[in-house]
Amino acid sequence: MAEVLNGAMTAKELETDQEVRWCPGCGDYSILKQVQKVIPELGIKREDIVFISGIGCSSRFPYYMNTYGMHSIHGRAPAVVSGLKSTNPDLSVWMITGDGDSLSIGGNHLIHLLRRNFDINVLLFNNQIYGLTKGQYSPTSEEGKTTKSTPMGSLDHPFNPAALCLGADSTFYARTMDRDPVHMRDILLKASHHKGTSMIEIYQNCNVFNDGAFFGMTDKETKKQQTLFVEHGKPLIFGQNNEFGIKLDGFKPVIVNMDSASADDLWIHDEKDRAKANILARFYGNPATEGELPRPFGVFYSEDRPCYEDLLVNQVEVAKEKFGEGDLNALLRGKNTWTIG
Ligand SMILES: Cc1ncc(C[n+]2csc(CCOP(=O)(O)OP(=O)(O)O)c2C)c(N)n1
Ligand code: SF4
Repeated sequence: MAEVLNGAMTAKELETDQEVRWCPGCGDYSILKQVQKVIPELGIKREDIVFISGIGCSSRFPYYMNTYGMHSIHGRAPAVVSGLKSTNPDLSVWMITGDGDSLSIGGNHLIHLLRRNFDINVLLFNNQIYGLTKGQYSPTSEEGKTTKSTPMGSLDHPFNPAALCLGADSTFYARTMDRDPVHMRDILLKASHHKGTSMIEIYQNCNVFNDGAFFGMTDKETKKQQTLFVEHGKPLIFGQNNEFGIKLDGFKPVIVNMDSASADDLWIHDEKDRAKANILARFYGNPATEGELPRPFGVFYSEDRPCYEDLLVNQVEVAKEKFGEGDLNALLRGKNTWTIG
């Protein structure tokens, strides 16, 4: 565990002297602000905190956090955080990535990071576009997306990050949005208390290249109708005046009117239930085939499983007890060498 701080650190002290170079109005600002507010509440010493990113607009994040950090290479932040946690398990490590960075070039690295379950927090800024490279479609862009690189519409079927993460046996997955700072703060705190890889997908508006991608879910007029905020132990209820609920008919989610149903009939959210988390992950995509299900936000799934770094430290200790300290030089110059030619 990273050392806990006695004197409080403020959000202001986490700001840097770097000029923030995101476009005015970009959703990234709201995420930065909430992270800067939440970190001091964790009571961890600044020098024990590290922010690691890949490449993209979102990946400029470490410049703006007055902690240790690294703006690494495209899609490879998982390799850097894995190395960090393997050699210094006490650090509080935060990985910042975009949908293009982690689901396209870094897709392979991400799934292995998730299944290994290092104790880190991953913030996936999903704006359904490549922002930094000026608006090409990304792995989460919807089918038919018209961009400069897809003038007649994208033919790609999009990734569903929730389904991908659960499929990779992630031990924590939550979804939140840039336009709901109170919810985001709550999710950041929950994720930071989870021991294991916490994946937080944040719907983030790129107001320059994909403005309004999540408009229905973030706008005051439509938000209550189009979103479902799930909380452990609470029934699934949504709507302008909480007039709708969701129950399960076998494995199929069905919307019921609360005039004719009671909360007891409804699906009660259980964040320990992987099967139900998988169903929630599928409240996504095409209303024509899936019905008008609202988009869920909150902690879908949280599971306790040993972290890779703890297993590794333990294994090294066992090896030392069994075989002694070891000698790297002797190992490299050992008998298993060949002379060529
Ligand atoms: C190896 C490599 N391939 C491609 C690029 C170009 N590139 C830089 S950022 C980026 C996409 C970033 O998109 P996303 O992760 O969604 O981040 P955003 O900018 O939207 O925050 C691409 C393709 C690169 N820099 N390096
Ligand atoms: S291009 Fe989009 S994601 Fe990048 S800084 Fe501008 S608004 Fe934000």
